[in-house]
Amino acid sequence: MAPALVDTTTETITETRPTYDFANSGTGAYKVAFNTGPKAFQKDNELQGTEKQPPARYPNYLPVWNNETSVYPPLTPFTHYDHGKDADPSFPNLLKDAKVADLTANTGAEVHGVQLTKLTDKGKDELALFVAQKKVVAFRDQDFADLPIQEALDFGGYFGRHHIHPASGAPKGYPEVHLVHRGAEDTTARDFFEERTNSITWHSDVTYEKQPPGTTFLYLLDGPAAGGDTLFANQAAAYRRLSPEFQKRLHGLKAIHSGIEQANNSRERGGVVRRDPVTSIHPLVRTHPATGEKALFVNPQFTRRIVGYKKEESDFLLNFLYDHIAKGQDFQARVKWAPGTVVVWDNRVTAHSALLDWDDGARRHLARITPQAEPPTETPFES
Ligand SMILES: O=C(O)CCC(=O)C(=O)O
Ligand SMILES: [Fe+2]
Repeated sequence: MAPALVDTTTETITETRPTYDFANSGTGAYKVAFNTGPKAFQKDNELQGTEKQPPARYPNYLPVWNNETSVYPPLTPFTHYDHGKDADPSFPNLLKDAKVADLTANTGAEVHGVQLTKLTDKGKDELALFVAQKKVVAFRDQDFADLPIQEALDFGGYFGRHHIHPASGAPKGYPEVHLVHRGAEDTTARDFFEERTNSITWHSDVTYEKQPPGTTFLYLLDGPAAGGDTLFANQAAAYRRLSPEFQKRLHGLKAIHSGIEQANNSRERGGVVRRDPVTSIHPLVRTHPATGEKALFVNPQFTRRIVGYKKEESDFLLNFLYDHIAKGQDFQARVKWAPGTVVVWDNRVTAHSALLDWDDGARRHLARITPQAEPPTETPFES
């Protein structure tokens, strides 16, 4: 019997459709373009390379999704101490041999001549403050990637309790390391652009947690020869750019941040959900504990609703803020990766976005160490 027309249609669609319904995922949905999961992972391409791409330079950092045998309990509160408060603001330990070049007039710096893992505790205190002030700093020629993974984690642990990501792949035995991994000859980016016009996904990391991260480290393991830069927005400058009247209006408002969509997305992709997803309520404007600076603290990946506002009112205000942040090239910086680069940013006062702009099948592989910080707090409006 000839197959029914409907079957034929279904077959054709199944063959040509991407693995995720990019066309229908809604505004504010989790960043599907970047959530490569176990289904897209091709172990042979990573370990052996492909015709065009070499094997992974750091196979010890390849992702696994089965580090754990069971689901983790909810995160418990802890007292975070921000070491940036103890820093000498002239940075004698951090910058004595450094060459520092600002990335832009108001955001970001690039540093040569410092080996982060050799810093004393005083140097680390200064690092926390320096990054809070600059918002994002690219440290070149670092030894992070070549160290045993535990040593990199021990370094990062100075800055706060390690966050274990609820959904991402991690190196075997090290669930505290969050991996960004797009394998050799991966096609999910091509699939994404079949349905979407750009890949920009501004966010601050895991803001649905009660104590989202502060000083955060991301280091390159493998990357395309050109492309795959990371964008950063200075959320303190974004706040200051607003009129005093508007700033005043934002103070006192709180928003709900949700990890639910990210968890659902991971499940849909055959990935893990290590903890039951949570939501948290945070102030729209938060104050940095070491610098006292105020910064916008909303992002389209995880912020869902302003408490007490009706949906349309909340969307109206949040969309204005997202637009303000996304269009603020005059308070943003763009970091270009190179082998040995460690980028350190302060998630309390920045937003960032990856971008998918290379399509030659090159692998992109980075590791993130994500110390959690204090629960976001707000201090009163000052004119
Ligand atoms: O891949 C990137 O450039 C950034 C990824 C990211 O958002 C993160 O590591 O927090
Ligand atoms: Fe991120």
